[in-house]
Amino acid sequence: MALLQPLRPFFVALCLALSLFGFGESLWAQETRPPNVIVILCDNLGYGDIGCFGSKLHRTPHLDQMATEGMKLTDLYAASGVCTPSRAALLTGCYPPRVDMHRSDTGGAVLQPVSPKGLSPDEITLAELLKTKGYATTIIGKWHLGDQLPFLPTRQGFDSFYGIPYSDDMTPRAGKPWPDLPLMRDEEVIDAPVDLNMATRLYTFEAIRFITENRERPFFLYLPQAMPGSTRAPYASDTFRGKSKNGPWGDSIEELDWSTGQILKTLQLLQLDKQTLVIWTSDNGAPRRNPVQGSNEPLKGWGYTTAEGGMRVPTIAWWPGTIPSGSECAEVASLMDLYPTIAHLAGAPLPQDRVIDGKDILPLLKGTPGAKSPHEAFYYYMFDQLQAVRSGDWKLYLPLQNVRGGWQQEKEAFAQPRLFNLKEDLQETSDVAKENPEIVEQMMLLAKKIQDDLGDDENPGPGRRRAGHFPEPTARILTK
Ligand SMILES: [Ca+2]
Repeated sequence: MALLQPLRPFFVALCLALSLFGFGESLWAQETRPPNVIVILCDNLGYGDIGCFGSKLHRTPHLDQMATEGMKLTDLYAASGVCTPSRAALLTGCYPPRVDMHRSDTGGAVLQPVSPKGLSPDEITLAELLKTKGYATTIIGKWHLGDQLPFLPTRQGFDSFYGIPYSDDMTPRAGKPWPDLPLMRDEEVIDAPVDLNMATRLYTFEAIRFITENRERPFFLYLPQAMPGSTRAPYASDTFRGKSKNGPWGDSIEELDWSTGQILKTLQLLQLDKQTLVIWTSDNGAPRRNPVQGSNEPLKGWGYTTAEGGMRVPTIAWWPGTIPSGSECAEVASLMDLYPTIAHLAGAPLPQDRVIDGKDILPLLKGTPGAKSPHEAFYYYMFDQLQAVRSGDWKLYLPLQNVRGGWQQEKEAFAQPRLFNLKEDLQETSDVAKENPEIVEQMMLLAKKIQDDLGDDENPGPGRRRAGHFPEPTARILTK
């Protein structure tokens, strides 16, 4: 059992940690203690990349088991097809244009190193919300919401940070002040360049340490894994490198599977499994690569776009005793929904001075009979351009002249409105816009609602807030 081999040193460490910390009196009475929350967010991992979502290529026994014990959410969307906006939406519960994180200061889709822009310190992140309820909070992994001091996780509600401040492919290059990729602890660089082969493994050990140390109080572990990530050759430790049937991409995914197994096993060992909600998902679909690496099957299209394959992410929710085992939810939901859902679980009131786009999906997670999507519509933004709308089973691609982002042949498809019934036609092969003019009209009205609020295509709407901006000349370059 080569896959189990790496477990041993780690369980020894866990037992040691337990004996060192002892089983002190819990500060929290069992019945009043709100649940722990773990959000595992992979990077660029596609809808069809894991076994329980259809992969025949990658071995993901722990994730498959997690789905057997929990719920598969088949129609859950990231709020963007790219990293930074998707993560901003998850942590604020808002569409990226609402929090002004839909594009970088340089006009690109994601923040680059030494960017003067970052998630506004005025936003109330999910971590900040949970701090009001006494949660221990940490982020282990990839941040990517600003690398300047006021934007770092430790200034945005996280007690601690261990990981990389932005993407794994943002390494030194000519003409840019980008340092060696830093590994950070809190606000300091502790290693550079970081050994990415060890990323998944080290993040896993850190996660287990955090869970163990905080087992007596409610905690929020945000674990944005760096893999499979943005490089052409994703990383894995020796135990997994060269072992999958799909090159480095597959190796990294099989290690992520191992990592998740370790975390769930830790919860069981500490008897925290019945009081911990674990969400496992990805920040966007697998990007187009030649030769092909990741898979978004059976969905159409690639990451970094508003195609189904770009924004629908494979999601598993696990909470033994609360989330029905072996269940499946096909209602429209979004990573933005985690914010109000987790706030509800923690008993933290939502901010009343601002709009939160996410909705509480606890009834969906609990498998409440007849529970429906709380979303009248879900909006697919690329940058600040509204490209598509989903409502119920329907997806309408809006007619666009000047398509932002995406690939050339996909841009050409936007010449006229296209309508698909995703229930009957998941692969979006037959455009039924002409046969259903009244549905197109209704969907255009839904589009107008958000256009009047958030704006569209460089015409900002009144509902937008501002990102944070740091005075560039004094920017800190993250070196050791
Ligand atoms: Ca990503």
